[in-house]
Amino acid sequence: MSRTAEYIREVDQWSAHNYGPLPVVLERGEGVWVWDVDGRKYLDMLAAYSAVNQGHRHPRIIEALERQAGRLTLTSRAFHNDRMGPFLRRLCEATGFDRALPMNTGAEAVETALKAARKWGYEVKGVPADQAEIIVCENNFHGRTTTIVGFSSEHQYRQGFGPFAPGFITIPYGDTDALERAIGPDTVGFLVEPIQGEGGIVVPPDGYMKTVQEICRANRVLVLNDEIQTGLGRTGKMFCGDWDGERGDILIVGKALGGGVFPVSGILANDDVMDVFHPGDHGSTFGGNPLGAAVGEASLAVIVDEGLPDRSLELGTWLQDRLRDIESPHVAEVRGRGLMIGVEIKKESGPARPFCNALMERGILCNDTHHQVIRIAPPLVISRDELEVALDVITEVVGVGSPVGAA
Ligand code: PXG
Repeated sequence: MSRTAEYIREVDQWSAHNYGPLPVVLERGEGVWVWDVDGRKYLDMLAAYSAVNQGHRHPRIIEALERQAGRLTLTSRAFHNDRMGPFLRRLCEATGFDRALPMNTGAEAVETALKAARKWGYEVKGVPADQAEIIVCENNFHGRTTTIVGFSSEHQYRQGFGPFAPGFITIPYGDTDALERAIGPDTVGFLVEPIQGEGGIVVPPDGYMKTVQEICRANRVLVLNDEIQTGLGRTGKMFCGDWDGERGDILIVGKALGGGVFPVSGILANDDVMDVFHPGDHGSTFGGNPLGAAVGEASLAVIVDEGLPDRSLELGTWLQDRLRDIESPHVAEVRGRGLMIGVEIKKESGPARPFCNALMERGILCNDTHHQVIRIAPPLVISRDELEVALDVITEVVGVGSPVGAA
């Protein structure tokens, strides 16, 4: 039995069966490349759903991790540590907000934003107790906590996990008229992804976030901008909202903030919102820990110093054009911004998964989302030559004469 098969059998036996990964077992990574336990090399075109924008084991981030690991790793928030301040200062300067609240995972940061918006609603906007409403979008993905899956429109994410928290209203994505109609006197926030990632790389109409912000500002509703997947350079701007000149009232960040080595997330807001939090209102044992803070500071520095948003714009525009040029019996649409790209497979060609398997067999790792979409999101440090390698294989797999699908 190959080592790959042995590892997969072990995981099948000992792990909860809550995932169905591609049958590849990775043991090493460097930059845009990863190696499996049987010595095969792959180009990582998924980058852990944009958590590895800086590439695997970026030397500056690993150096920060190792240096900090040799000094101090965890204090809890019962005491101060000397890394959190410099990290949050840098995060605020990079995003333009007054204050940051550090957490660890994306879902925790989303929960933090929901709590901030509700408390702001009661204390600042004057919404009657327990009446606050938050508007969300159909086809959203914001994480897996019981509150968050409670307002998912995906049957499987909810099925068997109720009862769910009240106070959420769902509207169609990309529809600003629906947003205007849904807002009532007790609405405190609108939670939105500037491009829906898990929903299938759904790009809203041009100017969406700008109109969203205008409507919300006029109605005293906070925009909770979930940039966990789209942020930190992925879409060709520092934040995807920058395409429309808006970053929201609460900016939610995660994934690449940890540089692919450590879970680091958080929310950013100005004083009028962040001042609703007082000691004891909210927190996390690990949030703001010195190891994560050192990693977060280095991760941000790499994105800025290496100009990763510009790189994503240039290479992403190039790659999207080349993907659209592929003569293919299977591709319905190529969409995205920067290096956040979805290749939608036609229904009659079957699901996207067999195409991802064929890519994997040829040394290209990406995965499928929403059944029909191949998600392409390489580390932003990728070179044009490396993208050409991927493009040749993608052309072979989805183009005329493809080894997959009916045609
Ligand atoms: N918001 C957005 C927009 C996301 O894409 C989250 C929140 C939640 O982040 P955490 O760190 O709690 O997973 C995401 C996560 C998965 C999975 O395996 C999650 C994401 C993408 C792909 C797979 O649950 N995005």
